Amino acid sequence: MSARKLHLAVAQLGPVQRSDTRAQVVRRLIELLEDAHSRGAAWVTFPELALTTFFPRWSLDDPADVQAFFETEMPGPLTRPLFDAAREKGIGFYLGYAELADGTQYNTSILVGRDGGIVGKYRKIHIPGDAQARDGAALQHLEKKYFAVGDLGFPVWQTPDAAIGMCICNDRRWPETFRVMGLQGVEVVMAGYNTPSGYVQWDEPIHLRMHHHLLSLQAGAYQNACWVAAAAKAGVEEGNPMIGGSCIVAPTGEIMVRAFSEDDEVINFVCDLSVSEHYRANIFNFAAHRRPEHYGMIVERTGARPPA
Ligand code: CDV
Repeated sequence: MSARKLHLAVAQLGPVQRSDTRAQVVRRLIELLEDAHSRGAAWVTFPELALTTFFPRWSLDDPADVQAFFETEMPGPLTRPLFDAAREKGIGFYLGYAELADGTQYNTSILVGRDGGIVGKYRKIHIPGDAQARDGAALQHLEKKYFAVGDLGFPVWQTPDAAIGMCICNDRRWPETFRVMGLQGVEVVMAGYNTPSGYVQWDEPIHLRMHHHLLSLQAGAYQNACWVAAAAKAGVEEGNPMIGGSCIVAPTGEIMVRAFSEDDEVINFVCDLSVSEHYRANIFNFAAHRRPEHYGMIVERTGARPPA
């Protein structure tokens, strides 16, 4: 196996407050992109909904309030400087944002190549939370109110550097997300996330938020022999704490580098893509060992049913 080196960076964002303008956030993203480039990275992953505060924490009913969080074009006048910076530096990126397309709202990410052109788009499929606010709840998580289920599947794009796929936040907790990309030979999965430190639906010890986040990424990377680059929007946003823990995970399932802070921070690692080959030829040789004839329930059933 000869080494195939790809230098990846992850740009964690600290909190974005509602009063922060797009221009201010894009400026921060450009500074992070320049930092990643100065370290020698070829690609950088930004978070989910990176351009705004995590607005699904609020139940907003005025359409003007909601639309203020959505992009109708990408790049638009305010985001174009990020694309220009990427092209100038020759660095590709993943960016999460709220997308309004033909009247439908999606939680979206795009993959932008090192020439500044859009390579691909993904729309979040596993949408967590509620469609309606919970009465009297101190915390809300209303992604189902604001976002339709993504309609683009889990594609993988063969870029000149690697086969790259994308997912968004809650998607990372579902093995199906990684497996569908694994079956397309994905080499790098990029993921952005906003994970609140407190959940609406259940009361869990706080330390488990980070544990489950890392567990999911490490399992996804190992079981599909791919690298994972995951970027948080972290810190206290509008009074609500969100976990950090941005990291780059190897196909061994090991975390190679992890963010220290809950603020704007770049982490980077020179990944050897050939590490995947060992796993793909042996323990996770899908063609040799998978038994799809026994996996039918995975696509036939949604909820669990007890045995008859
Ligand atoms: N933005 C998210 O998808 N957040 C979810 C929370 C609500 C569980 C997550 O999986 O981190």
